[in-house]
Amino acid sequence: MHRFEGKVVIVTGAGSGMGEATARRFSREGASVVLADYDRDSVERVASELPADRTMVQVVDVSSSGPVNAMVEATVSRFGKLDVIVNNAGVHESGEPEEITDERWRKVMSVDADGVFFGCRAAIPHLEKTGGSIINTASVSGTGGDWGMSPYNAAKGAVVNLTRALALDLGKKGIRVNSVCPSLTRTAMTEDMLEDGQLVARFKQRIPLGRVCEPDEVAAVIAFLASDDASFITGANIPVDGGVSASNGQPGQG
Ligand code: NAD
Ligand code: ADP
Ligand code: HBR
Repeated sequence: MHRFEGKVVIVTGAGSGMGEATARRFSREGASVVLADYDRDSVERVASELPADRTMVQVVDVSSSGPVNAMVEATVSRFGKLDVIVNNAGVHESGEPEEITDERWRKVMSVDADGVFFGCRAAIPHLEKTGGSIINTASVSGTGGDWGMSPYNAAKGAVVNLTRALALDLGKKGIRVNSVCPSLTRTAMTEDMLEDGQLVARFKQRIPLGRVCEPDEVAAVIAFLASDDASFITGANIPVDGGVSASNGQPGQG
């Protein structure tokens, strides 16, 4: 499929995991892709495997608005417009609430919540011109609480409600705003969790499809939300969770 030929897409956090899978997916489907990440080596590695004439790297820390604004301006200057922004960069912190220092709280809120808002805001004038769309990477952790993840739950909850609020405000400009809400997915972020066999077994008990999500499965939903097939979807936080959110939380029988 070449659904995105002639389209210009920014993906943040494109150096690893879901962002990498998403950048590769849009590129395979014909888009010009701006791969943005804080980590230069990782994002340059991914970009080096994509067509040079329609790939650009931006080394940017999404937790500050200046660099995010510059990323969007550099995109429009090189490719002439912007059709899609995927605000995906994120970090994760876990621990009991008393262990969460001010610094750890600010790190998660500044990357996972501020970074998403800065990306959305910078893109608005350009997306208005193209009738484009925004996709944020939230999480099932934004639609309910987890044990020992309070800053992450707070930040992802902000992304879920920001997605709804911006859909209301931007509908009149013809801009759609949606998010994906993955459950445990095989990426660098969850490497430690996935090494703990007992923890993974407990996760699988709660996932009706009985397995961990792969980054490509999230990328596919992001691409759908950005495509014309999703032309009447806005303000939706789409679970990509193997059915985790179908449960009311009570235990299974087996
Ligand atoms: P990952 O660690 O593989 O990728 C995250 C990328 O974001 C990295 O390349 C990192 O360098 C980049 N990044 C981090 N902080 C940044 C910053 N300030 N500025 C720019 N780039 C920055 O992890 P992932 O699992 O692919 O995470 C992608 C998104 O998916 C995140 O928003 C994460 O919260 C979310 N998510 C992950 C899971 C999971 O189980 N892995 C589940 C639900 C949601
Ligand atoms: P986690 O605890 O989720 O594994 P890390 O602290 O290991 O997160 O960070 C993962 C990656 O996110 C790092 O390699 C770095 O590239 C990026 N990162 C972390 N904190 C920041 C930050 N404040 N600003 C920009 N990028 C950051
Ligand atoms: C565990 C999973 O929900 C995450 C890191 O978002």
